[in-house]
Amino acid sequence: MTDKTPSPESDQQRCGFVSVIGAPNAGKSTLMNALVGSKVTIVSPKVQTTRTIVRGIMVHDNSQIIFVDTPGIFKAEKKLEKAMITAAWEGEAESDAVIVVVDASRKKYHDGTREILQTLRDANHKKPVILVLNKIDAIQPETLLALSKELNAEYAFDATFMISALKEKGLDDLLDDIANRLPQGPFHYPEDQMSDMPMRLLAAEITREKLFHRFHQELPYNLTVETENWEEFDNGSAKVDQIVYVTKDGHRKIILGKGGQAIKSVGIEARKELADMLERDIHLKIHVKVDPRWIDDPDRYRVWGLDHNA
Ligand SMILES: Nc1nc2c(ncn2[C@@H]2O[C@H](COP(=O)(O)OP(=O)(O)OP(=O)(O)O)[C@@H](O)[C@H]2O)c(=O)[nH]1
Ligand SMILES: [Mg+2]
Repeated sequence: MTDKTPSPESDQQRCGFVSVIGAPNAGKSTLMNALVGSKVTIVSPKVQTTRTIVRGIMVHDNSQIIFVDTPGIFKAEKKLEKAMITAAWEGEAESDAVIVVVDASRKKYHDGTREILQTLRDANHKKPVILVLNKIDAIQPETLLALSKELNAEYAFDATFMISALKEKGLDDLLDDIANRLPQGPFHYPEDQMSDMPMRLLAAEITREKLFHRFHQELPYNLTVETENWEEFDNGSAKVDQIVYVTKDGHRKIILGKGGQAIKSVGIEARKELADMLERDIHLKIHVKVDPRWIDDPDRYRVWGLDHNA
């Protein structure tokens, strides 16, 4: 027998859900994409990009890890925000282990982080909770150690990792650690599956990401994207119709841009990304519709699996 022969124990398959929680903009979605090795959830420089739980699946050694990306946690006021935070905690509740992501490049950690640690303390659960200090590419090492000490004094984390999700630094050690903490059991998904998001939702999310990148202030928070129609053709291509719902005509005008140029370039970017992802031709048509009630319409919440009464 050589040293390389796995012991019967390490031969056992493991499988489990690992929620990725944290304050808005901490880098949770960037981290999940980097760990899964593919873009499965959207990312933007703005807070509150992720609106519902998004699963990203990967196999590491003998473990299938199902990461659960969640909306950033903060003190919610609006209905949609409350539904997002409820979804985030549901993602946490369904997981076997928890990663708390903190943006270490901020001078002070976000109030959302404090709220999360308080809720985890109150829950007093037995599952592993791992602290991930992210964005170490953007800070001085001295401040990092002080932050790690401070957070570990606030919560008894099972492990702490210092990483850069963006530069993909420190991810291997984190993966090894998580994989070993998962319960033994068979894989839940086929080995090559990376996402369980329906194509219509994925397509809508890609367009929403482009809109989040392009438009600013309150506009991104007052829009939503839905895939209305998806038509498949024999030659493998698909025609996709989407609606961007906005609350005011002024926002509709901004999104359309002069002569429809703004929405056109959003459409080009979204179409390209979707076509690359699905490896097929996509014809994407985006309509912009004013509906001041969308933000309170249960149908809009249902497509993301959000609880309208949260
Ligand atoms: N410098 C640096 N920036 C990062 C890193 N990780 C993420 N970012 C940036 O941080 C911003 C937010 O990233 P997201 O992954 O969307 O953050 P999130 O926590 O998912 O945000 P919400 O979904 O809004 O809660 C983006 O501009 C990322 O490029 C990192 O390791 N270093
Ligand atoms: Mg996110």
